[in-house]
Amino acid sequence: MPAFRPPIIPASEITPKTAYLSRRGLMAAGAAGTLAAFLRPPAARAETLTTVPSAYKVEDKVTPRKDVTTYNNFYEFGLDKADPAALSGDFKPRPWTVAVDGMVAKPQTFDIDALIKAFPVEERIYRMRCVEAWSMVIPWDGFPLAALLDKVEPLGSAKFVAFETIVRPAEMPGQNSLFQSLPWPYVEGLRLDEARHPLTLLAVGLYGETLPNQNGAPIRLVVPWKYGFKGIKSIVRITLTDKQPMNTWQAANPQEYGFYANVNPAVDHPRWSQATERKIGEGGFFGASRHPTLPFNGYADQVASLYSGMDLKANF
Ligand SMILES: Nc1nc2c(c(=O)[nH]1)N[C@H]1C(S)=C(S)[C@@H](COP(=O)(O)O)O[C@H]1N2
Ligand SMILES: [Mo]
Repeated sequence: MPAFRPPIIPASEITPKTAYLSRRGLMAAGAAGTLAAFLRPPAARAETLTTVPSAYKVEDKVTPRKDVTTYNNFYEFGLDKADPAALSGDFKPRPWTVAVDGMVAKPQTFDIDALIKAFPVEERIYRMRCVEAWSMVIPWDGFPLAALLDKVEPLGSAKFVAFETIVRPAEMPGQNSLFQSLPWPYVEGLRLDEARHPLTLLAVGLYGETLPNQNGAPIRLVVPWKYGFKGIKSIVRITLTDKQPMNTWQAANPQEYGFYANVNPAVDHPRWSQATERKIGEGGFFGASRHPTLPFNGYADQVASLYSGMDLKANF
């Protein structure tokens, strides 16, 4: 996905000292034998979440936790898939607040732990399809974005929801690089009806524990019928607006990435096919076989009506 590759910064220059001193990191290195595992500090504040079951699950085999937490896109921590797990040990997801403002009757700033207590946290097993043509099946823990929006009472004039990731270059080496991979903060947006759709989740955990830093701690968006880049991580602000928000990947490369980004096997990326996908964590020595990608990532029955009458080829 990156338009260019910045020079490789030796990890020893940016990895926190705690990572080297971590016994758990050393033990993991012994087991996994990878450099990334050696560099990875203990997960920050992994806590068990109290969750309620939900009807939202898919038949597909769930991706192993190890793959969900070590194969990541989170450019604030670097461009390689192993970077976020290896380089996010200094990131502090507490204390944390999320401001919800803009066209709402009751703008509010929520403390993350108060938020987690305010709503029942549900387990939801969703497919995730990255625009790079790989996929996972992830057991998220979270609550519907609609529940949070209800608290702030969107005005009738609000038509879209804009999201913003934290900017913290001292803790996020990718924001601290001389070679800017993307403009910060990472931003995203949804139409209000998409944001209110029951599938749209604010995730605060996965596999029954608080979100690891590399997956977007302490709170990130999950929109399972859209390409993964819509799932903005480490959110600090949610703003209701009447204008379609710009999103980071569209701003970076409007030829290749749009606002809607609905998973669509019929619309190829300019540089590769979107007809099939590679399932992370699957496949042995000869690698994983390709699987057909489904319209709206398999959620067409629930969401296709949101786009009736829309030209899905033009609105990619
Ligand atoms: N702030 C921020 N959010 C982000 C990204 C990012 O680089 N920065 N990458 C996106 C992309 S491209 C994908 S595929 C998913 C990956 O989520 P995961 O690492 O939890 O699987 O996060 C999305 N959210
Ligand atoms: Mo992605």
